[in-house]
Amino acid sequence: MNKVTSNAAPAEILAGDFKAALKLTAEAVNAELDRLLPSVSEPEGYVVEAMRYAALDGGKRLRPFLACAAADLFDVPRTQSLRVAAAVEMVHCYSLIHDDLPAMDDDDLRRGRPTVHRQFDEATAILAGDALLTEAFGVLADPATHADGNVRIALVQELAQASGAAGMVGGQMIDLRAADLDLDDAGLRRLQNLKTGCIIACACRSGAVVGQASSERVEALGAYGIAMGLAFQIADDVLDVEGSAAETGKATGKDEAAGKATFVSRLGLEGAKNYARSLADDAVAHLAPFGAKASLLKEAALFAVTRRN
Ligand code: GRG
Repeated sequence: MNKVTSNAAPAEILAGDFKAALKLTAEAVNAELDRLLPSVSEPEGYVVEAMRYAALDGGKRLRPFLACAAADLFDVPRTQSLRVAAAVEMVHCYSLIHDDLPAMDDDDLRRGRPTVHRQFDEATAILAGDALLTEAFGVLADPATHADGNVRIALVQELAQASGAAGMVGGQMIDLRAADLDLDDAGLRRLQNLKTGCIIACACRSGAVVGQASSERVEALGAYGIAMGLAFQIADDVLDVEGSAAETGKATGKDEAAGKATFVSRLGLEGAKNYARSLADDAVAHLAPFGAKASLLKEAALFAVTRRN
């Protein structure tokens, strides 16, 4: 099954290995995050409680899955790939905490629960996000992640590039300014690649980096991640229109209410779904060098565009 536009019913395809693999990765990364973020009894432990609230037991864990599945292509021991996966997930969780703050999206619901600033308070939420971001780099820099310091530095660079002003933060900045910028399609694609694609691509690339893969293979997985990230974001925009808070665990209908430009507002629902499917096909095409070994990553591209949460 190479093309995502396969005729088989999505549920039929996803009933196979991918769903089981995603669940297993989610359980393993939960355990890893639990180990990496131990509770603290001193007064500063309040922020650790908020970090654990944000990072444990929630979310699809797609980015950790991608990091582990990419690392599996290079036979990386799971003890190492899970640390890389946990670091990427920490950055993702930090971004969700900060995105939900009153100064940004001002959301009350995330992963079916009160957002961190609602459950704790705004200052604690800011600190919890800051600390998760910082901790992620600490995890990558630790020799337990890889014995070779050059590999660890390369992992730190990947995450820094993907999460900073040239990546996710930059995308968020454009998003906050989008109403004034009058973005064309290329501008919107760039916004979404930076905001969503870079960290997804980072998960894929980092799996290859910890496996000491050739730069061609790192690039191939990065290109897969960028295409899949955009498909994933467009599916998110579709869910904002078609999904419910019960399914997604967060408020829906926000884009239209805010008059936000998305590929749904540009292309209509069907046009956006078709575009997302063609991007998922593009993502799969980048996996050609890996042959059958990349079958879970192929299914992940399908999941990105058929998911309901
Ligand atoms: C605040 C620096 C900063 C960045 C915010 C990630 C992000 C950028 C904002 C979150 C809001 C949003 C809709 C982002 C687009 C990416 C996206 C779909 C995030 C949600 O990811 P999922 O669906 O979430 O993988 P779970 O909860 O499953 O982990």
